[in-house]
Amino acid sequence: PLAVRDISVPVKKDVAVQPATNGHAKTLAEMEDKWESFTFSPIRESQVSRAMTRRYFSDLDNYAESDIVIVGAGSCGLSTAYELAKKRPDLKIAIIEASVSPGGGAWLGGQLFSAMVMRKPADAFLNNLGVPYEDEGDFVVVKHAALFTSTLLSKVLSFPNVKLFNATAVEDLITRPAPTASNPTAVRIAGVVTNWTLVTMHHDDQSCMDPNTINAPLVISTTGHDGPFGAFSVKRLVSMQQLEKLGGMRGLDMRTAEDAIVKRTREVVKGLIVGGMELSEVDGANRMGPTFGAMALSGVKAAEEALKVIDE
Ligand code: AHZ
Repeated sequence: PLAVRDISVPVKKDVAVQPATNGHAKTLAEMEDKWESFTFSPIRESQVSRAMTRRYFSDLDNYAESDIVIVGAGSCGLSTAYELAKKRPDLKIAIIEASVSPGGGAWLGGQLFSAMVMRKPADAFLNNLGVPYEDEGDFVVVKHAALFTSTLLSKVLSFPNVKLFNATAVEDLITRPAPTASNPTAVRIAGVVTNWTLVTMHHDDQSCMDPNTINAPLVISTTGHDGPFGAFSVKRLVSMQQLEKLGGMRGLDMRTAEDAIVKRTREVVKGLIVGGMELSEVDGANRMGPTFGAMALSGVKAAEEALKVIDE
């Protein structure tokens, strides 16, 4: 018989780094003027890796079954998440954002300008968030769109029942048969299929990079109007023959666009609510350009519709 050579490498346990006992400063004031003797608490590289990966993989495990998945963390998706998480701490909400930086188009107010315009009554949403603005009569102006987006984002991320998976794209929708008398091939949406965005972008030149999944009884899609990543879910509904065709976003008309988006925010097929500018592609609604009240209030309405579905 062949001699079996033991090639196993003895695994050294991580050397636990002792907690700092050398009189580290507890406040910034205690550090003042003592920079010559300054040191950080000790660390080992593996502790940093484990601090990140353990939490991420535990979140992946936990959110593989979610109550609600929000696709897209633009102004509408984040407003939806804020309303839902605030009202219902019992719901587990996963947000999937393709980009590294959540916020979508709401880091600037329009073109490369900083101020953000919101028509009344969307000032009510800003009041709830605690974002200051100047009142110009029929509309209000936040001094920088980034103040709105960063405040909203920080509040959403502070809720213990929300997990944001950024740099992650929704590649497909999970479906289950839900035939009706008028449509025997109807489906309901039962979750999302995800992948690292960098992987999603390389399906043409790399193989064997299968996706991951999240099951959820309700998906809220707010992926913006058509573009390299936009209008994702509604385009997929057309290709899987659950929507006959898209209406296609119409030209800019601030007067009609915002009312239409808020009013039409709804469950488009069973298990899938669509909000924000993605909806303009379904209904053929106009765009509004750089005025964000409809994104916030479409989020409020999407949350309201979601709770109706969840509590049904
Ligand atoms: O990265 C996208 C963005 O952050 C993300 N997204 C798109 N497809 C995705 C996918 N998986 C995961 N397959 C995806 N994430 O969705 C976010 C959409 O944000 P947005 O700011 O583009 O859309 P919104 O509807 O929240 O806000 C629209 C803002 C606009 S556009 C407009 C006009 O063109 O006239 N006017 C306003 C106010």
